[in-house]
Amino acid sequence: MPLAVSFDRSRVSDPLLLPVADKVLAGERLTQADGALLFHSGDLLGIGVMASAVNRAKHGDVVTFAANQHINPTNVCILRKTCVFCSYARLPKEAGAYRYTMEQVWEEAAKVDANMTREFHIVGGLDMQAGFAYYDEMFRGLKERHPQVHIKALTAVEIAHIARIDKMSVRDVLSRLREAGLDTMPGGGAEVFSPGVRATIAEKKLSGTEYIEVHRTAHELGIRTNCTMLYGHVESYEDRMNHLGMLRDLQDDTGGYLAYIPLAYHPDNNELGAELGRTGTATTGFDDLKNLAVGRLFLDNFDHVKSHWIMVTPAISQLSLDFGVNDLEGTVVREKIYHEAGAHTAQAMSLGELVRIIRGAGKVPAERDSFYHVIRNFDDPPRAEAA
Ligand code: V47
Ligand code: SF4
Repeated sequence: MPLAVSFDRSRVSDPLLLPVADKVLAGERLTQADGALLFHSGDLLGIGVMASAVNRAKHGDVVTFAANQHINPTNVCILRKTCVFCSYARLPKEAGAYRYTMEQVWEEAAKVDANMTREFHIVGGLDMQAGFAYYDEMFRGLKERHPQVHIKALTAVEIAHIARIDKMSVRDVLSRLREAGLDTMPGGGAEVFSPGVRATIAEKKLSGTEYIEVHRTAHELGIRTNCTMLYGHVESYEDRMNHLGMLRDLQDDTGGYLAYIPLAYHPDNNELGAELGRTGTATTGFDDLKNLAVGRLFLDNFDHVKSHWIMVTPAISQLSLDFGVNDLEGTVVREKIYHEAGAHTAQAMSLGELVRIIRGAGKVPAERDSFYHVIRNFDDPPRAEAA
């Protein structure tokens, strides 16, 4: 049954967008050309009206978040020289290189009670010394110590790396790590799928098609995953739409994606930023909001679109709740990847602060589990207030 989407069509002021608005009202699927039209338009508020109407039809006023904790166990990465957008990775002997021992992982994870953590989000570099045995021991040890905590771990790129260095199939790596405790997978490593962009920013990384195939295998095994797109560097709007098209096609086939999360490129301390002559926050608020809104409108088979407050700031994340977003990145606790690349946001956000941001936008906050089931409501009625 098509979604019952309604909005005032006169709020879309760009006449070129009216055919798209009519499709959205009729519950018709948008084409990649429609998506490119949205990206090329300056009518941000009109796009927001449409995306917000679709989001409201799916989720009402409820906005969710998770009490999660990021753990980045190793920054040693064999792609250090070729992922030119990355500020986090190091070569094994380079200053600042680290690889956690299991003791260090347990120590980092021990903050769960203080932070009421329900999910570990674990991603790192492609480290030759961190293969199947390293993660097998890590996940088993974490589940033993914190059986109630969900493990969302390892991007498709890391899974393919483990398969390669341990001479295993991707399917075997996934099913055996699931036995060890892996519950779901994050969406990192997608960057932009177009071969031309990939050749410029991540020459040696597995291809877009290979990324999709790792996710397909995970979905076939019943492992749900997220997906991302790294935007705001050298890609065109058409590259973005090609990327979203590949994500939507896989979701049509498997239904295994939980959420889409656009990732705003940060230019500090990396080769690409220097080449482009950018520092500070490279993406603009306008583009951040448009990316989220276009994701919501084009990815009609996705339930959840998440805004990452560490990347786009809490203020933009709050505004995004009127641009199609129904989920905010959670408490995080300690973040390394974007802070190395110049993010000036905090390292963590308390549950109280997340609730305040969501209420300040006139929405209803709810804590969720890793499968997006609401597990806690915050009782006061929604009200618009200065946040
Ligand atoms: O793949 C690296 C990105 C990703 C930069 O699934 C950068 O819930 C911006 O997997 N500027 C890893 N981004 C992070 C990741 C993730 C993050 C948030 C939520 C989820 C989820 C997953 O970080 C990498 C890459 O795309 N990244 N460097 C940079 N300079
Ligand atoms: Fe390594 Fe990932 Fe950074 Fe690429 S983006 S260098 S794969 S850590």
